[in-house]
Amino acid sequence: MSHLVPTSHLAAVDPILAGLIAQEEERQAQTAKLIPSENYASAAVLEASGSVLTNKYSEGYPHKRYYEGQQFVDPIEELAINRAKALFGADHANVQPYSGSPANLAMYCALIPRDSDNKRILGLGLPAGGHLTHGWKVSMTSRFFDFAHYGVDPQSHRFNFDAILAQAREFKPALIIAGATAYPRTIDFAKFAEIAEEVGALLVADMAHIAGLVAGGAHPSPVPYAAAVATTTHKTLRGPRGGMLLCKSQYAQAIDKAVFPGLQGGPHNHTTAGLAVALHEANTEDFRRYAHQVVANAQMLAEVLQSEGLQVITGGTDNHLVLFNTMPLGATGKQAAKAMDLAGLEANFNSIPFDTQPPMNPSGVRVGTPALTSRGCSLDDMRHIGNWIARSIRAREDGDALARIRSEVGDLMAIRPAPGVPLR
Ligand code: DSN
Repeated sequence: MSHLVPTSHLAAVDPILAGLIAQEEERQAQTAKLIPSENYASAAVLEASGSVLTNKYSEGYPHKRYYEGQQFVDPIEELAINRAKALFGADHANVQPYSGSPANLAMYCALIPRDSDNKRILGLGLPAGGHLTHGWKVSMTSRFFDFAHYGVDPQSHRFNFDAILAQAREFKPALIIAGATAYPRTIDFAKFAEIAEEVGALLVADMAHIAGLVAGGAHPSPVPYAAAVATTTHKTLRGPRGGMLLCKSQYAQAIDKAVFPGLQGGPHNHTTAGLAVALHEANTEDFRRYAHQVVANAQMLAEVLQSEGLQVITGGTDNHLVLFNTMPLGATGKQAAKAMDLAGLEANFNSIPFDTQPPMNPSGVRVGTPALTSRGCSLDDMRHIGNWIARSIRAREDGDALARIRSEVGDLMAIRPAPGVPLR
């Protein structure tokens, strides 16, 4: 078996681990990755992320470090910063957050001064597609700030800006968060900015899911409208696992201080290098085509799922994901996701808006097209994927039928190799 990142040393030192990684490589090569927050980093990103940069401590920022030996780390971090600023048109970028959750917390800490009387933040609730770190009560973010949550309209399942404005007027937040993990429609950042201005709040955005679409021009950017924008780097953006913050220049110092020394120690330089590569790759015509194809593929998938009798939330999608109610086919989201997994279709069960089922066994499944589009999947492929999803949910009690679908999925994956996962 050929490996993308050489593993001969690993196999000699730790054959057990090497074997597990090889099996995961094989699993990734053979299954259809439909989890909308996942993707395949390129071979170049994997090489940079697995480099000797992991050996270096660099607390501080370029040219202001607490350790010597930064001759090459400084220009690497500057490269990532400058590429991020150029790609997203941001005044300032901080590429050190370890991932999206710490990036969000740093953003709140930076923009709400410690001695402020107003520690109120308004964000999208988890059941309507928000993230844990948008102040859900089990998240540490809720310990330091006073959160309220908006939802989606009970009929359309889309944002109701009149309702959000009314809630913001009453709650008087210091910050309003625009961003989601399971919202299939365009986020109107301009509208959120109007509401924030009207109530004297700052707008912040969490664009983790859509960063690659924003970079590729397939979704409006929050950068012109938000004081600060947090993101992960490994979803649609297709970089290494990590986080990043962009902001207007007047918040740059506060953002940097909140990340280091506020919340973190040394940056993960190997990840910074991987991010620099991903930002370079994202600033190309190929990537812009990719971002638009992600959306087209998701729209095709939504159409097929709907025609198969599944209830697509909001009736379709404008972005990379489709959220659908599996109950019309008699299965809970968990039953459906388990059946799909047995059929080689990897997704996650998910609550749908106003779900009456519990979160661990909700009514929906969330699927996305970023990873399959990275493999070169076409609209026609998405028709097959949609059919296989519906077939596997219907055949959830029939092991042989699920195995047959798995084999068909495997045949398609064999001719659509994943970047970063070699064919053998
Ligand atoms: N875990 C991510 C997702 O799947 O949406 C959010 O952080």
